[in-house]
Amino acid sequence: MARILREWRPRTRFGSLISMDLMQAARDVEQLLEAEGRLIRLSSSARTVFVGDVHGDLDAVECVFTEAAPGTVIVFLGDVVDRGLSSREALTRILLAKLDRPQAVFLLMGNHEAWGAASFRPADFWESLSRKEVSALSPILLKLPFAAWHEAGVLGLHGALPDLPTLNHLATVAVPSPPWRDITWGDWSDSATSPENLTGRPTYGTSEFIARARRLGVRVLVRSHQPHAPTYLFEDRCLTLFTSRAYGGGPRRVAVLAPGRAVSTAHDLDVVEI
Ligand SMILES: [Mn+2]
Repeated sequence: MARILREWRPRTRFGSLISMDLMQAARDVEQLLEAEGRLIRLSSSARTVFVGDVHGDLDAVECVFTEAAPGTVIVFLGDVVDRGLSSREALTRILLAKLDRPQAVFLLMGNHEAWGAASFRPADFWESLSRKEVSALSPILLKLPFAAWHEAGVLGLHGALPDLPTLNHLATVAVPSPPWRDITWGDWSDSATSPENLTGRPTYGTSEFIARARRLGVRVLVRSHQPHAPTYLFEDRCLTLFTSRAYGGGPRRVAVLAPGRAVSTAHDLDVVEI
């Protein structure tokens, strides 16, 4: 690890992005992902920032790294690539930051990182890669964690809560599988405020949210994936963030969880525009 850090630290500066090698960064991060597993347990003593879909918005990534106070733990909720113009740079930047500060930077799996397991179109980033690059990168990104747990009762993941008996069962979820599809593709819909879902993506309402959250011991879910979902759903226990100017059209928002904060609803996290 020390060798990797010595090699990579000088290259994490913003000005050297063009020379960054995505494939090398991905290969270097693979061992870290294997060691960490599918469920990240976040430090409860650090300030935590959750970041929604970035979708190729490199400026959003730079903003997060620049504005986060030293010691902050940063959790990207997935969908870093596709849609925007700077997918390669945004992903490389996050992987290099992960190598630099493994305990402070986490990237969770979104459906766009999992393209190798369930491809779809349009996927401009993946379609811009050579076949060789796809076969090198996609197995590594399929090792990304599914979720990040904070003992205040907050779970971060990309889409919907999976139907599992306990949180620890995340370790056994296969890619692809129905629970994996809920995690990476799942939508939430409150029929009072959301249009009927016509996308064919797995979609769940209040009763599923309450039942799954109870089984998993989750008080508040922080997730992204749906740019037009209401920010707060299900008695303000489900917070949806989006953090891209490249896609979705809304404001870029992150959520900050202060250390020691007691959490009963998502309003106990500070939602900040960047
Ligand atoms: Mn998504």
